[in-house]
Amino acid sequence: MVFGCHPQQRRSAVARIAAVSPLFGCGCAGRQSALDTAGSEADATSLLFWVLVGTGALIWVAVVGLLVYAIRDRRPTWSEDAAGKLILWAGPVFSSTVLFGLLTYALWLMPGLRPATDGALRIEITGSQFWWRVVYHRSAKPPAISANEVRLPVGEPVEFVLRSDDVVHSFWIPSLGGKMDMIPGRTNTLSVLANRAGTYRGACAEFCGTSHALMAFSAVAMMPEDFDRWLATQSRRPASAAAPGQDLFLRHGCGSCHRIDGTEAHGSVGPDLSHLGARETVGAGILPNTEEAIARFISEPDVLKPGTRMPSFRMLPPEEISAIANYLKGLK
Ligand code: HEC
Ligand SMILES: [Cu+2]
Repeated sequence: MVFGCHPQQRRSAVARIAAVSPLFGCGCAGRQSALDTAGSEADATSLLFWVLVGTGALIWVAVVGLLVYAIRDRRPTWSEDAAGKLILWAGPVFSSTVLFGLLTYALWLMPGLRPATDGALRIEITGSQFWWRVVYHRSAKPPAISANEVRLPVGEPVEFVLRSDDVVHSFWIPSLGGKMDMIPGRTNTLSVLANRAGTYRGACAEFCGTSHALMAFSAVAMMPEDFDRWLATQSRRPASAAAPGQDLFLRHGCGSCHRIDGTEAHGSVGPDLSHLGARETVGAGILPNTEEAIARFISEPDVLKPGTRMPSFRMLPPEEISAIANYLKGLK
């Protein structure tokens, strides 16, 4: 249609294609893109992607060129011998050489995706419908427990130890590294080395139930000094004055599912809330971390996240929910 029409129509069609073409590129940038990389593993996979796309494009151009040549070539007949040779070389020989070359290249990249060396920071992540349990292990230091956010130092290899509490989930921070399944009863590992500080977005990449698309997290790559300072705050008890919200939190039984360091709340069914106030998001990446968002999550988690294991507390008086939210937001 584009090529068979009046020149003016043709120009406007070209203009329209030119107008929408940036849309094809806009999926490639941003904080959740495997092509806008900030980690060495992601660099390797995005280079592989471009090599595969580039090779495919070259072959496509060559095939179209040969097709045009064949249409124009007025040679009356090909000898059987010449035709057989062409089919042999351009068919099985060429295809298997190219595919073997690309396969070798892809396999050669794999050592970079293997577990990191000993002594690296280990971050244990457990997928749960529909949130992430996060535990930081560093040699000679007590583990620090967190949830729904991952922080890592720039320039240091990190080994993620991945598990699942219920169904199969998949852990993926596209800007930083590869994707790895979290399988019940199995432990998988994934190495990542961040090389640019920033906040990226990770997500569950395997359908795991109704709210699968609402199971995300922030991944914050920090300069090593900042990371050490931050990790030290995570290992400390949250500094909070005895707020009225704390009393309500314990009285309404939230502590049977949630842990808050330094209180009687020791539950482990839901995310650790010891430092909730310092996280970027609430509800595994679905809401910005504000007091209002926390209050909303407490009152109607079933609306925000269908199928969630967190019961709703909309029967509580709004002032009690606000007091609890105020207390939780203050936990830093
Ligand atoms: C039966 C267990 C259970 C009880 C009781 C419970 N929660 Fe939860 N809570 C959960 C689970 C599970 C999640 C994770 C939900 C999700 O993201 O799918 C959660 C998530 C949350 C979050 C979001 C945490 C984050 O990391 O963003 C907050 C805040 C919260 N609960 C507060 C409360 C408060 C306050 C109470 C008491 C009024 C309470 N919960 C009672 C299980 C529970
Ligand atoms: Cu999931």
